[in-house]
Amino acid sequence: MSIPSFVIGIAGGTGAGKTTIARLITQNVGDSVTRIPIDNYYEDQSHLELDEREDVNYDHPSAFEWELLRTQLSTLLEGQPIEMPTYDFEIHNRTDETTRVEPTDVVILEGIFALYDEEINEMLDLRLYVETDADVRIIRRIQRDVIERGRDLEGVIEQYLSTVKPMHEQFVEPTKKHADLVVPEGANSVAVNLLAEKIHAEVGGTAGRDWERTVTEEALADQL
Ligand code: UZR
Ligand code: MG
Repeated sequence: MSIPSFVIGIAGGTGAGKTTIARLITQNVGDSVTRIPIDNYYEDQSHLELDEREDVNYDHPSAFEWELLRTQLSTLLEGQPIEMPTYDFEIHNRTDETTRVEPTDVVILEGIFALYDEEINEMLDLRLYVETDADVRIIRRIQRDVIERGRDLEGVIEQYLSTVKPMHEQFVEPTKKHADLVVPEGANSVAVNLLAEKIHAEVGGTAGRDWERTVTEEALADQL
């Protein structure tokens, strides 16, 4: 266990490539990086029926349990482990299981609202905003939700137009101003390489030279 020395926030719209970037960095750097997806901090909705849970606006900041995220992030930063909640997108609810997360040298906090909360922002050493065109993001969102999460196309499109898009414009996009760096396109391999090298330097390892530019194509298959 160690006290994290470098905490990165990765924000951006749905389908921008946040998770991909976070995953690629984590894979490349290894055990010294922990990934915290903010999706795991959606409020517990066990008190609601499934059809009520389907109607919740998940693109609004109020859908998240901010206090829990703040507390757990600061616990990690103090060098203590946390029991991270886990979330099931199919039933729109938190699951009964938690994941034990040990503090590591580098922590990556990733999600549409990674740069939204003032207290969280203060805990971050590097704030990234992944900026990807909305047409690319909706295509990826359709691929993920229809193919991987078994949703129907009409529902995904309806949800995108009624909530995802307006909430993005109102709440997500404005957080770009809190970013230190804006990364164009999720699987931008040059940016990912730079980040990996920076992290290697932070954790005292050697820079990751096994990283290929082809990462972009591979990552496209697994974009979200
Ligand atoms: P990313 N989301 C769901 O679709 N269902 C849920 O139960 C919880 C969240 C979606 C959410 C948001 N929106 O756009 C997206 N809706 O997950 C954020 N509607 O995750 O950044 O990985 O796309
Ligand atoms: Mg994601």
